[in-house]
Amino acid sequence: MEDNILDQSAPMRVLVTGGTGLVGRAIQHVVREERGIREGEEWIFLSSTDANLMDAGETREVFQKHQPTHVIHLAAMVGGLFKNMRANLGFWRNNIYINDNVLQAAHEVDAVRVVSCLSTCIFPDKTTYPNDETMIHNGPPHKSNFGYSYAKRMLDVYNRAYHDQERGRFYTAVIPTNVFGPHDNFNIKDGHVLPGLIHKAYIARKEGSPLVVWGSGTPRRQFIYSLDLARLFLWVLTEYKEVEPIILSEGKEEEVSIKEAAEAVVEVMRFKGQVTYDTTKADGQFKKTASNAKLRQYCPNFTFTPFKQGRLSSASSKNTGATAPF
Ligand code: NAP
Ligand code: GFB
Repeated sequence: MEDNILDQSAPMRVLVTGGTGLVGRAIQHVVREERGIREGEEWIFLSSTDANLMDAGETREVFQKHQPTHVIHLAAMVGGLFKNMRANLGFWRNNIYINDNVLQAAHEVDAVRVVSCLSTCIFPDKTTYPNDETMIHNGPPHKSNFGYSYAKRMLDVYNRAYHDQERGRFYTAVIPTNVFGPHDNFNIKDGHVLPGLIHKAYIARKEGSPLVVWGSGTPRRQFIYSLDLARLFLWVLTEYKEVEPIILSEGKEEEVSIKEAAEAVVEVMRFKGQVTYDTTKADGQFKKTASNAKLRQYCPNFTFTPFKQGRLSSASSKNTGATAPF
């Protein structure tokens, strides 16, 4: 099965919502630079300027215009721990609007495929580890991001409901761990831990100030490099036939502590200054260890980019300013 990772045989008109973000840009790269766009195929990568997907009319209009056969649904209000803690209501409402509009618009244009994007942070806070795909709805998520988590969980409910229709849609979802890579959101206030630490190390190196890591550094995370996620997304698009979601992640043994992640950023940014931990800042979820056993059943030989190499390219995109200005 893994031989089909980048091989989509049937001609497709693929609409990628959220096509200009971290994950969307990775899919653009893999489609254009690795897989290539095949004869009779079309790939459309949407940004919020093409349509505000929180608006049902604009969403329907952009879907009617492009008449996609396949949809990769990435568009969402996204952020790290601290943005989630500040805006649970916004994460809930905005993502519910976007998801309801996109799934219904896809259904109305008869799209044969929609692959949406959940996250390993939506699993129950009280759980046994590792989390697997059957456990999503087994209890309330962590309080820091319950708005985002519940909105994401509803995508699984949408997929089941559209499958329940007389026309039995095969809409599904992937569940990545924390994603990092080029074109990440390096905003220190709103972004995720790796781009935040890369940006802070960049400033600390320039100003000769300490690098301040937030929290205790003890929480644990699994990371997936955006280009690996993109390659797996393309496999899911045409080869994964279940409505049930699938976790896309390295093995649980690849989990690292925030402290180890910070040390890796220090190394790749060649930061020589002092590193301090601000324990007045929240730690968020201690861990959200996910199992990739189901992925390994389908793709036993898929090779993930080593964390160090992926980190390098993420950091270098920061150094060369190849990402959004901040
Ligand atoms: P991102 O870099 O913040 O990009 C978000 C994308 O969604 C952008 O293209 C943005 O368009 C678009 N968007 C946001 N609001 C919109 C709206 N109202 N109407 C239309 N488009 C809108 O996010 P990302 O990290 O690539 O995340 C992509 C998907 O992966 C999301 O569903 C996210 O929940 C999921 N995910 C991310 C992570 C992670 O660590 N980053 C982990 C697990 C899952 P503009 O560029 O025009 O703003
Ligand atoms: O990526 P992150 O912000 O979100 O990681 P989560 C937060 C962890 O990194 C906490 C520590 O333990 C923070 O204390 N940390 C240390 C930092 N320094 C920094 C820093 O400079 N910036 C940030 N952001 N954190 C999110 C969910 O959880 O995971 C979202 O809230 C989403 O909904 C995302 O699903 C993938 O991994 O904690």
